[in-house]
Parts: sequence; C-alpha cells; structure tokens
Amino acid sequence: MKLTRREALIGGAVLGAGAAIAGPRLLAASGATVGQLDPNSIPQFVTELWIPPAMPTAATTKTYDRYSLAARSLRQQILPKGFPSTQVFGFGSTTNAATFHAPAYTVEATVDRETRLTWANQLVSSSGDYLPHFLPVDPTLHWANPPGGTSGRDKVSKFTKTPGPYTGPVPLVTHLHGAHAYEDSDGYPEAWYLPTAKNIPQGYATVGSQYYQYKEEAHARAGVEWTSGMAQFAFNNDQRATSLWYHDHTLGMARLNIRAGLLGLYNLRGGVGDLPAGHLPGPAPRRGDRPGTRYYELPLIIQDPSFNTNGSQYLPATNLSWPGPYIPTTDIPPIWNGLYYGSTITVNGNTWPNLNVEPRRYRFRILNGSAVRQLTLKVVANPHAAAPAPVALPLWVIGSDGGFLPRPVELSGKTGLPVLPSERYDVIVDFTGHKPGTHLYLTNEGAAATAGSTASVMRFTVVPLKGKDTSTPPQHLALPAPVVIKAATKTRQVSLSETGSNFQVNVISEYTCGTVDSSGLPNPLGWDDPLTERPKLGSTELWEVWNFSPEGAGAISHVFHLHLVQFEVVNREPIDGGPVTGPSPWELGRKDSCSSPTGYITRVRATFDHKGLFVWHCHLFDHEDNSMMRPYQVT
Ligand SMILES: [Cu+2]
Repeated sequence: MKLTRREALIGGAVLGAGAAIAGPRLLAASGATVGQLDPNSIPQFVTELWIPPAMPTAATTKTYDRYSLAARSLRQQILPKGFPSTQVFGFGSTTNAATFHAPAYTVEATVDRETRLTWANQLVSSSGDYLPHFLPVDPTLHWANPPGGTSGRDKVSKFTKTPGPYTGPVPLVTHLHGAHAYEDSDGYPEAWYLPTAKNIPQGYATVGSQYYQYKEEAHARAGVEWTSGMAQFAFNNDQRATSLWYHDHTLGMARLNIRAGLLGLYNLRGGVGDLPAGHLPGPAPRRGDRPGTRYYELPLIIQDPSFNTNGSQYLPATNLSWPGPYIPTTDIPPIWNGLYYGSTITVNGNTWPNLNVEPRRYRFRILNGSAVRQLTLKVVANPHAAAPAPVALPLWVIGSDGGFLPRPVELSGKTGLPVLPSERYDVIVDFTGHKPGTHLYLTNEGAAATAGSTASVMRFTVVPLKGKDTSTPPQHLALPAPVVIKAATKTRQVSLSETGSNFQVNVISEYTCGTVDSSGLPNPLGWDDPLTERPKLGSTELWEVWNFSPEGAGAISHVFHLHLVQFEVVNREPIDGGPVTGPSPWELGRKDSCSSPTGYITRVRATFDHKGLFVWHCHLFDHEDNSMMRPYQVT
C-alpha cells in the first residue's frame, strides 16, 4: 500500500483505503444476519408514490404563518402491503393527528413573509412516559448526553467499561437546512430539549447547554415563547425561492433521529428569485387541496433504510469495523459506524414506489435524505442495463440548494445527476410522447449502489394524458439569475480529516474538522476548542475546504455544509497539485452543501450577514455525529 503524506500524518495510526468502507464491505461479506430482511425479497414498484401534502398552518396573520409542529412516534407502512409496518418518528401538525408522517408534509412558505414554527418533542407514550429511541444510541460519542446532567451534557462521558445503547428520553432540536436564519432559530446542536414526560430520570439535563440563551433571544427578537419540551423558531424567509429541508440536528444523534424519520421539505416561493406562475410544471400540493388533486410538481425524498423481518428499521448496534475490545482498552466507539449504507431505497417513505405519470412535463424537487449514500440518478428504459446506462429521458436540472441555476442543464447520453446527502436538485423530466403503459425507471449509479436493490430507486408508469401541458419546455426556460456574491476580502483554510484509532490500524476513532497549518497539514480541532472561524458581519470570505481523508479505492467525498449562508462553489484543486477544475454545470447556482472530494481543496465563497453562533460540518450524518462539526461565529 502506497502511503500518502496525509495518511502517514493523521492521528496515531495509518488508515488504509478500506477503512472508509469497512461497514458496507463487512455487511456484504457476511450476508444478511439473522433477523434482517433480505432486500431482494421485497417486491418493487407495487406501492404508488406518496406525495407529501402541504403542512397545515395553526394560524395565519397579516404578517406571518404560524405552524404548530411536533415529533411523535407512529407506525407506518413503509414496506409493501402484506409486510409488517414500521415504527418511525415523524413530524406533523398538532392541529391534525393524521398529518404525522415520515418524511413529513411539506411546509410551503413565501419569500419575505415570516413563518413561525413550534417544534414540540412529543416522543412520549400514551401514558406520558418518555419513549426510548428504537435505533441504537452510542453514549460514548461527543453527544447531547442528557444523563450527564447540567455539568456533563454536550460532553463526552467517562465510562470505565463498554456501555450498551442509551435508552433514555430522546433529545431533539430541528434545523431548517439552507435557511438564512438567526442563531436562536437555527437548531444549534446544543439547543436540544427532552420531551415533557412523567418519568424523566432524576439528574438528567432536560435541555442542552444553549437552550435557555436561544429561548431568550427568540423572545426578544420575534416575541415567541418557548415552553417545556419545545422551541419556537421564526424565519423571515428573506432569501431566494428554493427547497430547504428541516431535520433533526441534535449533537451526536442526528444520524439516528433523521433515519428515524424526522425530516421534511420546506419550499420557499415567490420574490425576484422565482419564475411567474405557469412557466414550470405544476401545481404542487397546497394547503387545503381537495383529495384527488393532480400534481405535476412533487418532492422525491430519497433514503436508504434497512429492515428486520418484523418490519422494524435495522441499524447495526455494534461497530462493524472492529469487534472489540472497546472501553477502556481502545478509543473505538462500540456502537457507532463510520459509514452505514442501508439495503433498500425509499422515496417519500415507501420502498421502491411507482409513480403514474401522464405524457407531459413534471417538476421533481429531489432531496437526498439518506445518511451517507451518494446517489447518481438517471431515468432509463432498461433497469438491468450495465452502468453507466444510456439515459432514456434527460434530467433537466433547473435549480439546486439555493434556488435556480443560471440556465437549465440537460443531462443526457450516459450522464447521471450526482446528489449527495442533504443536497437538493430541482429537476424537470418530460414524459411527452410516451405511450400509456410504458415503464421508465429512476436508477442510482452512485458508488455504493447494489444491482437489483439500491441501484433501483422507483418506476414511472405512463398513463393517459388528463390535462394539457402549458409549461415552458425546459430548453426555453429563462431562469432568474442567482444572487451575485461579492469578491472575497479574506481567505481561510479549513480541513476535513479522520482520526485513526491509537490501538488498531485501519479503524477510525472519529472524524474531525479543523484548520490547515502553515505547512499544508491538517490541524484537527474538537468541538470545544477555541473558535477559529470568526467572519466579520457582512464580509465575504473564500473558504478552502481541504479534504485530507485517505486516498484509494475506499475514498469518498465528504459533504461540506455551512449554516446560515448560500455559497458559490468556486473551484476544486488537488492538494498535491494538479489542474484546477470549475464547478459542475449543476453546481452553478448557490449551494449550502457540496461535495468535498478526497485529496482536493474545494473552494466556496459566501457573505456572512447575520451575527451569531452557527456550525459548519460534514453532512454525512455518521460523520457529523462523531465530531466532524465545528462551531463558527459571525462577529
Ligand atoms: Cu464526512
């Protein structure tokens, strides 16, 4: 094995290329363990795609829309009919118990009109006792740690022997991903709160260390009140029309809470960054729609859960890259996995659904809501064709995280659309001219795709045309120009790296964010290290994101995510030298998350225009939950 400079210098041990894929590789090698549902036993395309309705409001006033949202536990038919149902945690409106769903209904918001959202943690039983998590919580990570009490919350616990999973009350805090937020409403990872339950154990912290500060700030800024077991956020929506998404962001638990189902889309419409009605395929679901309304704009929220034969969601409760020993002998987390790929694909909460489509144009708001799976999507005629398969219908990419691209981008030939965890793409597919009965397939050719299961996403079945398509063909669309970002007045360097175990070669102890030292080497920093990124209010900065992860067959992109801002992807350059490449055509709009490939410097530029404490991190959920996140402060 050839060692690079970076491999030799990270942490106490050398990391081989295989380390990054140890989880899925071991799973594949050992086959499905007892109790796991074989993905190949699940029939595909038998469930019609569920289209998330618009979330009902609790009140609308002259100046704002108010939502009363909560997280609850419920059972849902994710697998096809005839299979057992699955426990999920889902958001919904407390005004209507039938609205709880995983993923959630879509919040429809208007540019420059305020939304106020109450997020209640109602993960309690009917008798008022807290509900434990149904996925394995690793209490040895740097996490919310309610059992630590007010002195030990949000810190790493000291264990003298390896503990089992944490089974106490579940902390939650919601982040609106991509939002131009104030710090009180950004879902800071230490602003979590437990449900109001009868049996919270004595000594437990019931809120995170930042909760009370933001409670006061939200009251002072927006006049909203936080009470026990909830927070209330207010957004001015003073940003471009786009699809944001809301999801849990609790310190060290997001991978579990989002996999459990706590996510939904938040569509922002109107303003100078949107197109007038009629140009794009529509309508999308709106509040108060009658049942049976036909939609030509709809979300595709893609995730990759695994299941047990009893219908419950499967996530390993042991570290698949290392069988032990753990505490106190080594520094390897006993339950967490660095990169766990699920074995199925769900869209809007069902495995491999079918969508009946008319021979006309559709607008799909795509979100990769999976934890670590990097998708490459295309529409093909033959789902069994070897990758890269020929595209049957081009994806016309018109927008991404921060709104419209400068111009529509047609992906044809054999080019698929890469969609990394948390990225959103706004896409038009034109089914015009296809005969009723025709089948087309949305497939995934991402690096970890498995033929027959995770390489398949969903099917389209063409049905007779019901309504004339008056939308503009995508090649003729004139899109509103993205926000212009000024020249940067400061360049800073940040790093993404992984820390190998001091005890075992090729096993990862944690992932880290940090800075870059003067000799071009990573300087990994922990969450509690002094702040290093402190942009001045109103300033524009160029951030160089250096990905020092090991190179080789197992190399993966990290997903760089910056809160508060929509940035411009400027370019990428190999750390060891080589050609500088510009952003991909579909990255030419504004972004809040982007690929940060191994061995590359990824440069992004942003204007920091709200004071406050925010975070930047890798958006692979399994990484951000084990230290790959840093606070930053706009001053
Ligand atoms: Cu990462």
